Amino acid sequence: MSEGSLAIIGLGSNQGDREAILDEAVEVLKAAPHIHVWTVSNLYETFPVGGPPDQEPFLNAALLAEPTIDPLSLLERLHLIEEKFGRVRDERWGARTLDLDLLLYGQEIRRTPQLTLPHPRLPFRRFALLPAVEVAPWSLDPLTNMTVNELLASIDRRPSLVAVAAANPDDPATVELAAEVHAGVVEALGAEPLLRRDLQSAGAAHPASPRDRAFAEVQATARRTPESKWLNSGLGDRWLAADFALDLDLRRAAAIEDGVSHEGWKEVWNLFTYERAARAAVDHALAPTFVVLLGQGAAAIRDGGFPRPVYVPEATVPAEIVVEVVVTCHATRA
Ligand code: PH2
Ligand code: MG
Ligand code: MG
Repeated sequence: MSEGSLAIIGLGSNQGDREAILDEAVEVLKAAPHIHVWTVSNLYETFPVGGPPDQEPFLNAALLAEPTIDPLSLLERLHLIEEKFGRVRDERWGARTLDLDLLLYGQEIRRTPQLTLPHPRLPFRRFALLPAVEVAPWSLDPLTNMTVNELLASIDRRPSLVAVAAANPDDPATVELAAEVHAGVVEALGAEPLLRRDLQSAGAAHPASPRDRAFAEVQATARRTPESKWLNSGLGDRWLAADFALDLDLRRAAAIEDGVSHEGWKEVWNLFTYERAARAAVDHALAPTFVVLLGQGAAAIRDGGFPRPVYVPEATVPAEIVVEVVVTCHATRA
């Protein structure tokens, strides 16, 4: 499992002589057994994300390493090095002399109390992606199958789009929560709302099968959000906030059973299918920078090969979820 895997380690400091601390930490890592360091990035000064107000700016960096120990042993090593540099773990996201984060370890996916891989906030944090792209742009995020280069390009694209949706649209309580969170995010970010009800079509095609109808509906909505439409939208750095996620709609449509085989002669002889049309339309629609998924099933969707970065909030109270989402939006700029 560990043999031959490459790991990306993120480094951060916003206390003390940051540059000396990071330089020295790199030397310690280079000298450490079982961690071969291949490439070290430049140092980037970044705005602090989250944590107490008035924190000092960070210096961030990343390095590409080839560990010959398993992820948990590597993490333990990183914690020991942090302690050596006087890191005190008191306040979450508080000031720190040295923070070493295991961002990626090969294609490992794991969620344990000790360690989450890939790092749960990697796709949303510019300060982590920028140096990661410098050392290993081709590294794959095993959840989205996007390279770190694509993740960075995605958060740097404008306008930024955050999509807020219920993981299970048949659960009224979560649908209501999603609407509340969406409204809160629009308000807190001063975002431009993008509402499904404004984009749905009245006179869309009405294919006979429920599955095809669902795909036709996705296509109709997607065609009203073409990427090109936003090029001159004048939104600048402002966010768009959608109350739907087309990739989620595609998944749902694909899950509808209609008794017809979708891999038969029809696919071979007739290249038009509602599914293909819908997928093509979604490809040309403005892709969300990230999707906020709420309620039961959210984590399973995030970890089950969803094509965009998914943020599953830790909080359950709407106001607290909004704060988390806003911090995540800010992280894409830091
Ligand atoms: N690390 C955090 C929280 N916020 N902000 C920046 N700019 N850089 C960091 O490394 C960082 C942060 C938690 O580890
Ligand atoms: Mg960190
Ligand atoms: Mg850390």
